[in-house]
Amino acid sequence: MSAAPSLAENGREQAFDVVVVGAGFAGMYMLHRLRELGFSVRVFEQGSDVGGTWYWNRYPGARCDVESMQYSYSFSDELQQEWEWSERYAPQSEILKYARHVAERFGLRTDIVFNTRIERAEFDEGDSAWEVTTSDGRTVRARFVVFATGCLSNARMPDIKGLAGFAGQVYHTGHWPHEGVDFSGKRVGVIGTGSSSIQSVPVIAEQASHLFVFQRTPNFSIPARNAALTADERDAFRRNYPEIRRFAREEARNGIYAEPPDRGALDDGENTRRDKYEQRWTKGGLTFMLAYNNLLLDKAANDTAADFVRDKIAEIVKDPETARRLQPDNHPIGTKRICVDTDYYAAFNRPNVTLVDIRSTGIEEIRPHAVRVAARDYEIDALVLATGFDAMTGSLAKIDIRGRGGRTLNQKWTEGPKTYLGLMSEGFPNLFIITGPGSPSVLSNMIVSIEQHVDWIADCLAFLRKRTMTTMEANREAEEQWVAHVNDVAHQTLYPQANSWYMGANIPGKPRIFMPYIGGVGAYRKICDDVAAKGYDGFTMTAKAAERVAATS
Ligand code: N01
Repeated sequence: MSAAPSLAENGREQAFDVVVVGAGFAGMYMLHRLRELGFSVRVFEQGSDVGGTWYWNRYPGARCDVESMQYSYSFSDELQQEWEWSERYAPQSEILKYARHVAERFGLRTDIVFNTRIERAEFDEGDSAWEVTTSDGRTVRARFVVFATGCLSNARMPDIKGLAGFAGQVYHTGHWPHEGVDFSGKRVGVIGTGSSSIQSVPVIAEQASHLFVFQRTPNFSIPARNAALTADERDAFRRNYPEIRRFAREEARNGIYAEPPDRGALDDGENTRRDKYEQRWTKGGLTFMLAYNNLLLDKAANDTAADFVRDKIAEIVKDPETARRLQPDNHPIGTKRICVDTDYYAAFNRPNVTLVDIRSTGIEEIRPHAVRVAARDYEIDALVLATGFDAMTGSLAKIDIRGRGGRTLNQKWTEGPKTYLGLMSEGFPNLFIITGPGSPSVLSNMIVSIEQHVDWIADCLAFLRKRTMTTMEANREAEEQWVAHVNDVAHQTLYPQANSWYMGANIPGKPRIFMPYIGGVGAYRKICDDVAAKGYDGFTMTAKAAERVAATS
């Protein structure tokens, strides 16, 4: 392993072409591309290693919900041919191992500073450069700054009375201890029933003497059907990677290679429809929602899929009252991120697992040894908060980012995030966001979207350099049009009907705006490519100390 760089250069300020914030999958590939192009780059990472979300989310049962042969980098054919994924959905530990392998294989560590948070980034208009301040009070300068801070990185602690006074251990799924946790013989409470909870509940249930699952909103979950990958399955992917990757980038809405639906749910009779859902259920995974092409557009069509899953829950869960409570009834299926599980619903058949419905009452209080709901104490020794993230904007909001005129990004985004293409925000020149709000990001296979953004940004910086331009900024008009378009497309679907984290609805006071772009990764890529082909239409590029000149029309 090569030594990580030090910032200490006799206290002098260092300068780079580009500072990248975050060394997850986005930051690592950004570093690799920029170095190939000959830019000087420094990456800052809060954790002690690469991996981003896979570094932090080590809760029991954590694994990817996109098949690993697809949730992997495509930029290096050697890498995708040589890496051996062991299971259809790799566990967190294996994905982290893969991230470390990539860091070693491409010699990335020499340019990454670990254990260092970026606290502040301020644009110096005179110098057209960013001054970036780290958690240990040092500053570096860079012409460009790229935020690769992740969409689901800012773990959300719930505001529940008495939480601080709980006598046992409290864990957040998004910040799990590296040494792991042994729940053997313990009474455990899990608060939340999103993806993190749904993956961890069956595993914790096997250890705990008793597990109480505190559920405010039931979620739809589809079985993963995880299994070891055979050599033949791996080979089939490897042989067909050119087409699989092309399809995922250019044609798939969600960046996943899968058979696309050719008709709407109501175009089939009940028996045929049920057979199709059954096939998808048996196959498992996120592509359940690809059974028909209108499930997220037409409520009547959506109801047929939702009813199918509700029936499955009733079949699996033996106690009718528990089954009824587990059946989601307040949002169309798929409008909250659909969950992918291994034996989640079946876990409620275990005598040591109790579902506690807190929808109408909420949690009254957390006491030193219990969670109190509706005047009843559920006694526990350990508490797991599976309460999610301040998604998409949370990790940027924690950094004091100041653009033109000292205006902060938080001030600009008071009414919700505003970006052009999810890549840049007007008033914040030379600042790029990877998979930012306004891009498909969390609605897609993240690695497909990450690679697309990184390639676009790298090409753009090479373009600027070739034309000796020093500043690039989104135009207000282009940004306003893009924000309106993102909103229009979202409202043509059923998505806004759910109180989801896509809408910011899980954070009290956060503006309710649908943040990701629903238009699909293929269509979105084409828009970004067209913008670049027209000389970065909608952006203004200027040369230092020169009059602002539009680089294009
Ligand atoms: O978080 P969530 P998550 N009292 O926000 C509940 C990705 N991911 O960490 O719905 C009681 O979905 C909250 O209730 P409600 C994936 O994109 C991927 O599970 O607000 N309950 C909800 O049930 C996913 O969507 C994988 O009523 C409270 C839960 O906590 C995203 O990350 C694995 C509460 C939070 O669910 C987030 O998933 C894991 C309170 N005060 C995650 N506050 C993969 O498989 C919150 N809740 C790749």
